[in-house]
Amino acid sequence: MPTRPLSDYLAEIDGADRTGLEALRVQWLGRHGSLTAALRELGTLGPKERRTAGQELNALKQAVEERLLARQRQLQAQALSSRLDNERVDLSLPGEPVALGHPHPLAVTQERLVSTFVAMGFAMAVGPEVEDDWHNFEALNFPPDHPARDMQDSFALADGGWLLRTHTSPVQIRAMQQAAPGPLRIIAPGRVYRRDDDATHASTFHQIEALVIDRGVSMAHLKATLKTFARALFGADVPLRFRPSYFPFTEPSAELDIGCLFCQQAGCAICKLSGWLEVLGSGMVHPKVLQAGGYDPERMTGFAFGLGIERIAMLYYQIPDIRLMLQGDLRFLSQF
Ligand code: FA5
Repeated sequence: MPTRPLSDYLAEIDGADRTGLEALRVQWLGRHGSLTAALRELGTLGPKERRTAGQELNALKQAVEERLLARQRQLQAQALSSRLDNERVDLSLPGEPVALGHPHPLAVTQERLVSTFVAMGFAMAVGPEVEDDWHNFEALNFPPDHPARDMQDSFALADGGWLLRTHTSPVQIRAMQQAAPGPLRIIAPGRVYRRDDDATHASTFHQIEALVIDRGVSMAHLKATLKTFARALFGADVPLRFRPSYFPFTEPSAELDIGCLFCQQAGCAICKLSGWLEVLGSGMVHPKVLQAGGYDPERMTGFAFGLGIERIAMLYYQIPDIRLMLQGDLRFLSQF
């Protein structure tokens, strides 16, 4: 039977470090430990003695176990606090630099264009990217099988009648249907899709549609609006060319070219040696289109145009290939 008083055990525990503590636990309470052996020996005593000795021994064992656990926690807490002391955070160290993003050049261009038009009194309108044939073509005076449909080779959806819109002009029809017979002055920026792919033609690109309908709107208003916008963006000296063109939904029609800023109009691969880059199509709204939108063409007239945002961004930032704007390459994007 162990005869050592409890205070001896406790003193040894309190003086032990982490490894010493484990050694004491094995020495006393392990399979061959002294207290384990003493407890086993209880069986050899007579019933009366066994009860008294058993109570004492179990109380001793429990007190030792509790102190072992308490000391273990104390040592753990000490270890943690000394680690924290050694690892003190130095707030004077400079931080890790955070890479900041910025808006895409296309988004900046769109924002610049939109605010120019909003300042001129245009309101914003939107339309769906998945369109029906009627809004994208028929209401815009492209009858079925009309050869002008080939000018905008489309991505048609399999279930017939639906397509990814090839231009923002279908928003004209939707806006007219809401505003007729009243006046209208809207811009509609958005994504459009065509089966195109070269340095100045992307398969996914962005346009801004503009539409003005009122009494007495004329080609002079259209020209003045286009001049104002081009000069606001590129400066008063920008060379502009208003060139006759054809669209089924405008009559007469014209395209606006801006003098090529890549070669100062000397002729290069981007302007295909012409010195000019086409940025938009425009014209006076065709009477049939006014009717499809719910207007009386005898009372109201209007002009419309649709400009390519990528083309404007190419000119503004001198980006030689339109596809760079769709690739998400940081070597390109971080230059802006
Ligand atoms: C149209 O899309 C007509 N809806 C524009 C219009 C609106 C005319 C209202 C009259 C009245 P066009 O196909 O020319 O027209 O395209 C207009 C502009 O979009 C072009 O001048 C060009 O800047 C741009 N664009 C056309 N195709 C592409 C393409 N694949 N990639 C990038 N920009 C393009």
